[in-house]
Amino acid sequence: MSRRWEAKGRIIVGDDVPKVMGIVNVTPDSFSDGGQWASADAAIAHGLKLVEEGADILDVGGESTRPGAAIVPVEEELRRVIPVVEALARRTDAPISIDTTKPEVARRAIAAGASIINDVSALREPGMVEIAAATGAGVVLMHMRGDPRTMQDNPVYNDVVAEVRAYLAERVAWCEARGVPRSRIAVDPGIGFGKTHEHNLSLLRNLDQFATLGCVLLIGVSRKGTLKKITGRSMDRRMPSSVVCSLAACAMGASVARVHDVGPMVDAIKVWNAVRGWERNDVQG
Ligand code: 7PJ
Repeated sequence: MSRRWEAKGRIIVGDDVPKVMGIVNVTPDSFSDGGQWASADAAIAHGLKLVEEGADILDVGGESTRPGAAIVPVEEELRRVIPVVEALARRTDAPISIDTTKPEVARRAIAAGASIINDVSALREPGMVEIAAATGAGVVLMHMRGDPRTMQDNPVYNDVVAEVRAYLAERVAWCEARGVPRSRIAVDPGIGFGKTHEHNLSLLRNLDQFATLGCVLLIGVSRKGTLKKITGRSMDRRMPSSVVCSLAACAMGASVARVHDVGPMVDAIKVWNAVRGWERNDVQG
């Protein structure tokens, strides 16, 4: 099992302590002319706050991939994310990932200081893998069935774990053949992307099977609908279930947890490390 993940010559995951990827959504404020800058400033401030809370990576995204979300044109996505990536790269040391499926957005974000491409379509867009190969960026290859507009329309699998695993194995080999080595690749089964609640649970229950792909495993469950199925909680009350589910995923082999609530996730990992005797001397108090 590989616990190493590199991006632009930097080690992102180099030991067994799980890393926290903080989510920075750049959502437009369409109500005023200053909206574009207001939303960029809010996203920058949010990213800086997540770093203070202990985020190891910042994941900047300007295209909603939620089920049924509208497609964002490339110019609009660039306008949202590039100023945010630029400012965060200047003002923090945390590696920045760009959550996009568009090669032009990835290229410009890397030029602006991002070092990881987090692509829910696993570099399927023509031109994307060449950008990853040429820039030395790290990549996240996520499994998605269909596309965000249609993916939740009755997804069917014979064996969800085997099929998602086979897909990721194929994408890893495909990337390697095009100049992105395994050490730069993280894989992600894509919780909620073309999966029923039962599919999500099967994947979480069998995360150990993804470890044998030889790549770092990343998991994103934060505030997702599958947690509502378990707890009945609305979106704004899913922090505890998000942290617990992310920590359970780490206990089962995930090395990176993609979360909204960075502070609570950092605490959870600290407590887990203390319990298993991995205390660091950077603990407060
Ligand atoms: C994920 C993501 C995920 C990766 C989103 C949301 C939807 N990228 N981007 N994994 N989810 N790698 O946060 O609810 O699970 S957007």
